[in-house]
Amino acid sequence: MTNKIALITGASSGIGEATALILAKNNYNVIITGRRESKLKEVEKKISLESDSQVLILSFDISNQVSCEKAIDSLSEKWKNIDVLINNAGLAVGLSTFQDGIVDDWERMIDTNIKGLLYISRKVSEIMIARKTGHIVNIGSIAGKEVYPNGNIYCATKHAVEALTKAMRIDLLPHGIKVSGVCPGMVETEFSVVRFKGDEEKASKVYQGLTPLYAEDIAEVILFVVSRPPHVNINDILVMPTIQASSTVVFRGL
Ligand code: NDP
Ligand code: 8X3
Repeated sequence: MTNKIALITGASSGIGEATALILAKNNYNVIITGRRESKLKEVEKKISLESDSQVLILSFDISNQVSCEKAIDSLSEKWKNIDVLINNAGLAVGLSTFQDGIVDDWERMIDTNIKGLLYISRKVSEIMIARKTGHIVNIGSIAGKEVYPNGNIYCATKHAVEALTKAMRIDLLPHGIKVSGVCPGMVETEFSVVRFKGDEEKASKVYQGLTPLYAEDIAEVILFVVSRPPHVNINDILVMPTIQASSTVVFRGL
């Protein structure tokens, strides 16, 4: 049987990296994307050691529409037949009240989490529409279902992802394309280091005294979502660490 092809955005770390690895181990050839080519090369090496699947690196900034188009246009016929798109690239920048927010931080979140997802989805869905098959999985968040103090713009971008997951599902349905949402609670990745602009001490405090989710926990859920039979679609999954009851209720005593 020939391998399917999955394109995972933001595969240079965290949830995207773990997803690329688990999909490769389950007979997907994987296109891994992100801005940091050196990190993508490390992921490629790890995948090659742990699976027989093929890996292609596409290094580009997803918030730039021209770069997204060029990246997808650069694919050879063999790699163009993308069966699964995992829209994972995303970030939070800053954690402050709306009134104290930095406009450049807002723009980075909006440009990456919303516009980047749209640019790449539009381009890849053209290919899926022509092939009358495909599956798009958007990585949302508990922050797309609830808001929390100082989460403002990040929460707004993830609420937008939530709306786009529903809207894309409707628009792509006649073309035989599934659209799913996977929404995690707190996952320990590079997320908080990025949010706090490299302050590792501040980032590690987020996970102090609790057991968060790990990237592999979400990757396993994504594998489940993409491996359902053709007549089944998982519309939406909210996955929380046991110690987190909601956006704002986290129990550090267990
Ligand atoms: P990481 O910071 O570990 O990974 C984020 C990935 O996104 C990296 O591979 C990064 O690659 C990529 N990325 C960020 N900006 C861009 C850009 N402009 N162009 C291309 N790639 C980009 O965090 P996570 O793994 O935690 O985050 C993955 C997704 O999960 C995000 O959408 C996040 O919002 C979501 N999420 C995370 C949760 C958490 O608690 N960690 C909870 C719920 C959802 P590079 O830097 O190389 O460009
Ligand atoms: C990331 C989880 O709770 O920090 O989406 O917003 S949270």
